[in-house]
Amino acid sequence: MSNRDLLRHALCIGLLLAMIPASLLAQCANIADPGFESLALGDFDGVVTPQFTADYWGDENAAIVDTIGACQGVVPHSGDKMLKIMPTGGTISETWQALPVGSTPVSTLTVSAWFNACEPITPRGVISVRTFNNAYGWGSPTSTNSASLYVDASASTWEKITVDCVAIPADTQWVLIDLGFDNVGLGSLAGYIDDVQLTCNCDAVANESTNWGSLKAIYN
Ligand SMILES: [Ca+2]
Ligand SMILES: [Ca+2]
Repeated sequence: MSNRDLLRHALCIGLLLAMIPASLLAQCANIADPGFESLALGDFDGVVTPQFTADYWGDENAAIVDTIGACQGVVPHSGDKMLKIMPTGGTISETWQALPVGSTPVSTLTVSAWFNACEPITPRGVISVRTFNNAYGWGSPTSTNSASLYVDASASTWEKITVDCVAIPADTQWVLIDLGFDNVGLGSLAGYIDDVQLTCNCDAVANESTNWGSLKAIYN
């Protein structure tokens, strides 16, 4: 690539960043410990009752482990640690976190995470995203969106699940990110989750990406 081309690309990137309103991106709620590196797991029910409590993952039957605590050489997707989900007595074994959204309205969300499991099981991993219009709203979500897939039989690969740019009500005050594996697939073994990511107002980001295409056309 020539110096002239490099300059064109730098100009395009600068223009692109300048076109995305900072307020749209900065309002996104922050996930506490999205890579399961620094916090201890907390009380599952305490996340949602009597009111939503933020800043920690609450688990039904999980642990934060490194490679020593894993099976068949499963290694974290990134960092040194990951979430290990073990079966419960119900249909799905969950770990969740409640997040207060910022004062600026959030209209769309994307939530993703990486899933893996012990060999040879191929359990179904699930991400569910519920929204609420008040801190005592548990039991009355204003929207529910989910995505799932069956992980493959290789402990050396991670599979990504994404709740992809779903619309949420304008009056949303709390978002509950719910990660889990079906117990029937886990059997007596375990599934793993790492690197949870949240993007707010993803439609705005996507629209700006369209503008990126327009800019490229101008400069090419
Ligand atoms: Ca990690
Ligand atoms: Ca895998």
